[in-house]
Amino acid sequence: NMDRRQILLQLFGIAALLAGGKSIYFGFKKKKKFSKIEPGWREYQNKCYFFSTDVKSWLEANELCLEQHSNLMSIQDIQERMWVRTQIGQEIFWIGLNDRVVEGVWEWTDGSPFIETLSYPDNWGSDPGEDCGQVVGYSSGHWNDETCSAKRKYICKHSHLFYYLPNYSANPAII
Ligand SMILES: [Ca+2]
Ligand SMILES: [Ca+2]
Repeated sequence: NMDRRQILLQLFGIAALLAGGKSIYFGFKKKKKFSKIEPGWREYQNKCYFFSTDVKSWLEANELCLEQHSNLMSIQDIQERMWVRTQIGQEIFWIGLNDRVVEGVWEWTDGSPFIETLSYPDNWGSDPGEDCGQVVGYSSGHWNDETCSAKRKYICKHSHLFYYLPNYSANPAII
């Protein structure tokens, strides 16, 4: 009887230890959850960027960004243009640039103005031609356009760094 009780006590002790460890683990997880941006997203100048590891058509990539409350990346100034170049190595990533509405009229999917001095796609070919924009790592991050059905990695951008903080209230105006 005594032995059984001791065994039970020991088991209880082990269980308590495990439970304690678990709560420490969850405490850590909780802390991670409330860091500034979602895991997998990168921060640059108060914006969040997601660099995919899988390849999608431009339209699929656009949908996936929208599902994450973001848009395909727009590039608005020389700093952002140079920064993205440092992030993509030699690879190609879809961005939000496109001339799908009016041929030769470039737009960003997030409604930002197109600043042509930063870079300019060659808009090669016609019917169906090239309507969807990408950044090309091996070409110094220059913008190119390609057939929209091509499968490429893609970059989503969210303009509000704290968007993913469900309980963040220090500055609710920016959410
Ligand atoms: Ca075009
Ligand atoms: Ca092109």
